[in-house]
Amino acid sequence: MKKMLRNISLCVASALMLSGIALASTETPLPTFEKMDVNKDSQVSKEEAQDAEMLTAIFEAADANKDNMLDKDEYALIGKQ
Ligand SMILES: [Ca+2]
Ligand SMILES: [Ca+2]
Repeated sequence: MKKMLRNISLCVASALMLSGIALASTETPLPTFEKMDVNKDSQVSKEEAQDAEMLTAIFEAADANKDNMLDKDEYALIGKQ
């Protein structure tokens, strides 16, 4: 009986570990501002943002002043909201 309980807790532990790994691998880290700003004009344009899929998805929400460019301040707020 004791052995069975131990097996169950082992199963639970490995299931938790597996889901942790799955979560970590689906999370795409945001590239640095410098990396995204290809032409080095201190703004990330929509075209430059296309290199990062998750950035394209949130570009409009992140563009606080709606000039279709992300400056360093707007970029820094991504993921912190
Ligand atoms: Ca740029
Ligand atoms: Ca902007």
